[in-house]
Amino acid sequence: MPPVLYSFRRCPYAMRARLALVASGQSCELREVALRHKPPELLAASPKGTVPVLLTEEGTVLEQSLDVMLWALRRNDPQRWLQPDIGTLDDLLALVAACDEQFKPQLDRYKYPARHADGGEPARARGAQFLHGLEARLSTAPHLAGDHATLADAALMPFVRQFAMVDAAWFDAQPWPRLHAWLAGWTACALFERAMHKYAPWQSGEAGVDFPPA
Ligand SMILES: N[C@@H](CCC(=O)N[C@@H](CS)C(=O)NCC(=O)O)C(=O)O
Repeated sequence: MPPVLYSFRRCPYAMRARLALVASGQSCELREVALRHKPPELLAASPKGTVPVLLTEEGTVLEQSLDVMLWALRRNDPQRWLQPDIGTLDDLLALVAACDEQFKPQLDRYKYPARHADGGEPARARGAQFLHGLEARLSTAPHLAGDHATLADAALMPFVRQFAMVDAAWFDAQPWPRLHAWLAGWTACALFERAMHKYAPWQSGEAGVDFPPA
């Protein structure tokens, strides 16, 4: 039985997990989840009901996107995503934590202003501070931690992409040429295309699909 990945195509956490699975060449059975109709098998494995969730061959349940990334890359890391040119793996993990803890809440407030008292433009301004920091990093190297892409680039990219898509004209008008080029590079690359393949929702009892796609 191959590892099983419960995924949702548009979820940025699931995206970063799929990017790492593609980069590592780790195959699995992908089960596309409709978030409104979570399959009982997913909830039995992981009652908190978020995606991604990966069940390993040994039956271990990985319930956090970062854990799925690390699991895949520790098995096989041909592109050296765990070996930054600048800094250490801990530095990469700190950048991912800053994205998840500081930037993502602002992204949610910017994207869904009606759901938050401090949403909309104030949230966009706070999120932009984080993006200024990324632009500064990219002024010294083409990727966030040096000359080659790492775990941090892949983990942040789906969230930066979502932020950019809320108001593309505004994002494109910001003085972030390196961040624009970095994001464009990711969205145009074959690895991202493979990670974004479309699948119909999985139904209980069906075989999932082989992932990554050919
Ligand atoms: N910390 C988790 C967060 C995962 C998460 O929040 N995923 C969202 C989708 S983007 C989810 O499944 N939400 C549950 C729902 O919408 O019912 C991770 O890194 O995997």
